[in-house]
Amino acid sequence: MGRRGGAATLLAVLALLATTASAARGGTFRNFTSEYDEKTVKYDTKFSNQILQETRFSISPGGAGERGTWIEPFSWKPRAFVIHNILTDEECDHLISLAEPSVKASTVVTDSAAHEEGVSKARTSFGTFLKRYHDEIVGRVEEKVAIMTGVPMANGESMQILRYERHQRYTKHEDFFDRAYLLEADGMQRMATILLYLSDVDSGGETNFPKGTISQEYRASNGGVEGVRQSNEECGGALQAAVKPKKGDALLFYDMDPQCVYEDRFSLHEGCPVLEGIKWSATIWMHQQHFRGQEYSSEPTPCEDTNDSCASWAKNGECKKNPAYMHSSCTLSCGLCRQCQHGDVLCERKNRFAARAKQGPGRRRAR
Ligand SMILES: O=C(O)CCC(=O)C(=O)O
Repeated sequence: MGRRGGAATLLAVLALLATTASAARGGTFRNFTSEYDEKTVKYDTKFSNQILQETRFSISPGGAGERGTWIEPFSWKPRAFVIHNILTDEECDHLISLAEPSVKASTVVTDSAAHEEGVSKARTSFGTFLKRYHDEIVGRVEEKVAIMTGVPMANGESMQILRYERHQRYTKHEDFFDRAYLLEADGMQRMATILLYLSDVDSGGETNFPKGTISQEYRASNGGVEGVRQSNEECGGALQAAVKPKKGDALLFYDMDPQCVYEDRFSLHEGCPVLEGIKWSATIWMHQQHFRGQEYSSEPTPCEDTNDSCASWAKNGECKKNPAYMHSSCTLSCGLCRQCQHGDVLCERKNRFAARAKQGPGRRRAR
C-alpha cells in the first residue's frame, strides 16, 4: 500500500472511531430510545433460554434437533427465511382451537390517523387476536418467535390467527406503518413479520413476494428454477417468490433494512387465494421497541390477599357472590394468581396477565 493509501486508510479508521464514539455518547442514535432497563433484558433472556434448551435449531436439515427444526434462507430481497417444523402439530391444533370460536371477518387499520377498524376489502379471510401470553402454549410459541427473530417478545404484537376458506386471499401489502402514523404508534415501526402456518393447504394459499428474489441457495437445494416455481391461477399465474404453507413451518421476513432505518419495499407480500382446502395461519409483528410495554413490566405482580379473612370468604363462595371486592382484594384465595417461586418467570408472567385481565380489556389495534 502506498503512502496515499495508508493515509486514506488512517483517515477512514479515525472517521470510524469518531462515529463509534459519537454513537456511544448517544449522538448518532439519538432518535432511537431503548426502553429496556437491565432487569427487563435479563427477564426476557432468562425465559427465552428456557425455551431455547428445548428447541434446537439448525441451518441444515441434517443437523436439525429433535423436532427437526431448521432454518432455510429463502430470499435476501426481502430478507426472508423458512423455519421448518418450528411448531408441533399439537401447538398448531391448540392455536386453531383457541381461535376457532371467535374468528370473524378480518379487520385492518383502514384509517391510520383515526386508528379506526373496518372490515377489510383487501383481506377476505377470517381472523381474531389472541392475547399475548394467553396461556402456556401461546407463550411458548411467542418465545420461540422471539428467539427466531432475535427480538424480545415484549416488542411483539399479539398473535393474529387467520382462517382462509376457498378463494379467500390477502392482497398485496407491506406490513410497516406510514411514517406519519409512526409518531403515534406503540413500539415504533414493525421491523419483522412472522407467519406461522397452522395447517397444510390442499392447493393455493401461498405467501408470495411480488418484488422478491428467491436466493440461489434455496433454488439449488429445492430443485432449481423448476422446483421452486409456484403457480396460482387466481393469483396471476406464475408467482415471483412464493412459499407454500406447511403445517408447523414459519416464514420470517424483515419489513425494514438491517439498520432498521428504511422500510424494505421488497417486503411487499400477499396471501394468494386458497384453491382447495382451508388455510390457518398466525401472524406476529415484531416492533423496534416494546409494544404496549406496560404489559411486560419487569417487577413481579404480587399475588396476595389484603384481608386475613379472604381464605374463609373464598371457602364460602364469596369469589362468585361478590366478585367486585373479592377479585381485587382476595386474588390469592380466589385462585386468580399464584405465589411464584423466585425467578419462575412463567408463573410471574401469568400473574401479570391475570392482573391485566382484571383491569379490563385494552383497546385492540388491528392492521
Ligand atoms: O397468509 C398469508 O400468507 C399472508 C398474511 C399476511 O400477509 C399478513 O398477515 O400480513
